[in-house]
Amino acid sequence: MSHAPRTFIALGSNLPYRGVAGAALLAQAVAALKQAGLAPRALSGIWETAAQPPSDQPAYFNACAELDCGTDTPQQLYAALRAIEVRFGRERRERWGARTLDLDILAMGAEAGTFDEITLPHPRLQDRAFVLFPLAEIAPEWRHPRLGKTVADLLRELPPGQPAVRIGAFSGSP
Ligand code: PH2
Ligand code: MG
Ligand code: MG
Repeated sequence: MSHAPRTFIALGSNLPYRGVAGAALLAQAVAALKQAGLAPRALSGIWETAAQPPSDQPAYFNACAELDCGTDTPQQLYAALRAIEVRFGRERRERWGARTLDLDILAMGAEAGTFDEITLPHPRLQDRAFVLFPLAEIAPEWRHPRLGKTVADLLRELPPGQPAVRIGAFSGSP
């Protein structure tokens, strides 16, 4: 059992890229992570979720992964994830706009603070069903270093009203 700090990311997509969308696009993103030396050591199922805050955007496909990223700093991991987003045609037009692929760092061990453009843990993870449902599949007992609560606690405390449905596993995963 490794005692390296546990690193979690969230994957999200609600636009196709080159004719690929949804679960298939997220599966390609996982393949890209592996190619980049960031093989997931755990993968949630794929969840179909309503856009938050509610809007007329298409529904999202979301998942979470635990990564093996050794001694990467938050900045190094951010750069690696951003490079994959760009390969999937990611454009940044507006905050919370629809996107082909979003790869967000949720947490890296007990890191709590701001590292250039990212804040860890992700400042909104505790408010989001589209993060907590998949994260609870792979790390229900992981404790948020600032809030002192586990993912299972945060999910229990989440107010209702954010539709999220598990649509299946990544192929090759349980
Ligand atoms: N990502 C956002 C904003 N809203 N809503 C859902 N359901 N899923 C997302 O991945 C998502 C969102 C900003 O990154
Ligand atoms: Mg995001
Ligand atoms: Mg992002």
